[in-house]
Amino acid sequence: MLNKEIRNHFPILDQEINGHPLVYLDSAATSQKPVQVIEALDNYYRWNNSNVHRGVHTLGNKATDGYEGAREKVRKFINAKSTEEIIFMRGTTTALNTVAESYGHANVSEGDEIVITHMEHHSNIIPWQQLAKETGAVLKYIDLEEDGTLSLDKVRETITDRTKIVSIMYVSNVLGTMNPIEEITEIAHQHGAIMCVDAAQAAPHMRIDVQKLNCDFLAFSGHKMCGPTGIGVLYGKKELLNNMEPIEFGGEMIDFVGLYESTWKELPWKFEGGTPIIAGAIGLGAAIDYLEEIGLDAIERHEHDLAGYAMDKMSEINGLTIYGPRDPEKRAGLVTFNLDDVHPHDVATVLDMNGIAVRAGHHCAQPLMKWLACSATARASFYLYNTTEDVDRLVEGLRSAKEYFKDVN
Ligand code: 7TS
Repeated sequence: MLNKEIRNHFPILDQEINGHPLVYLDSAATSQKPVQVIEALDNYYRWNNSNVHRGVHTLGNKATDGYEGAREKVRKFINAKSTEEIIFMRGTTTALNTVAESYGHANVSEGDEIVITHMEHHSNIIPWQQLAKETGAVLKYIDLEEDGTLSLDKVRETITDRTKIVSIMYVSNVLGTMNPIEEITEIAHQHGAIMCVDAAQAAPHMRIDVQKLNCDFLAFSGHKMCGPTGIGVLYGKKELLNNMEPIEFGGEMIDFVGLYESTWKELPWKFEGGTPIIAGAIGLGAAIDYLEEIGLDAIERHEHDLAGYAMDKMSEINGLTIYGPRDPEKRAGLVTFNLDDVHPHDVATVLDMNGIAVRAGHHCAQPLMKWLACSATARASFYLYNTTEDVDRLVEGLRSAKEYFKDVN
């Protein structure tokens, strides 16, 4: 387990909610921010704020260095070959929509197939539904195994020579399942399809190596990995991005503008229309420095241990159903559950009365809820600042919720 001192890096955690010390178990929705990131944002706005890439004055150069320096940090973080392959955008949702809109429209036609799974977040479903509708392509789903994992046999059965795009999440935000992306990428490539990875729940928690995965696109959000909201990353292989058209025109992405024709800048800027997300990128760079200092391997280990501890303790509560793989080694640091037939919103409300923040609802994964045959669930998600004491408080809170609703049901 990581040192408990880490908690002190996160000022927000040092407060009481409803008369109890805060236990924050909703990091899969958005993580808290360490003082190192808060100070990087403060420092940028206090001392270096300026627009970038205009190259005439000193502040502009400082802002540009900060922004482009962050791009290099991201490149290293996911082991991309070049900063040309790192595009800053608003988040995972925008990145996936960009791939569907730009790559999809140029490469998918009637009768082609797009392959996703039943466990995807809405942000990795709807862009493909729209693309399928607009092009006449067929959207196909890989079935899940009973424990909420993917079998490579089913992957092989679903992907065919008509498949043009496979888009799958690295880690499930509901089941915690970690998917075999490297193997699926290989199968996709054997059929001439490209592989797009939704890494929103992977980037904060484990080492990502895009060259090892050999995926074609990969998307993630800064706000789930200690960075600010409003910044995310689209990684794409250079040869694919070079052949793609931007979807936003104007501002920073422009090279030359004539009355009737214009040209774009080179990669990565051709996909960054308007004034870029300068402070966001700098904040993300600080978040990456912070995570690297602690170590992604140590963070991943810590979360596995916490999830294992939580599953053991929670299994002792009668009437509590846990979803997803039972083996903590096969899942990331989150536990999704239901308690008897109490609505998860009610469970979350009682936990909140005890100062414990968990998520309740469909977690933007309605097709998965249908597959699980429930309308909603509650979810406790862990990050580097959580401790076994947090889990103990959760278990205690669940026991009091059970007691509270005993007479109601
Ligand atoms: N993909 C996955 C796997 C996610 O978990 C999320 C957000 C997204 C995409 C979208 O990311 P965004 O930054 O563009 O919003 N997931 C959640 C969640 O589980 N609870 O709140 C947001």
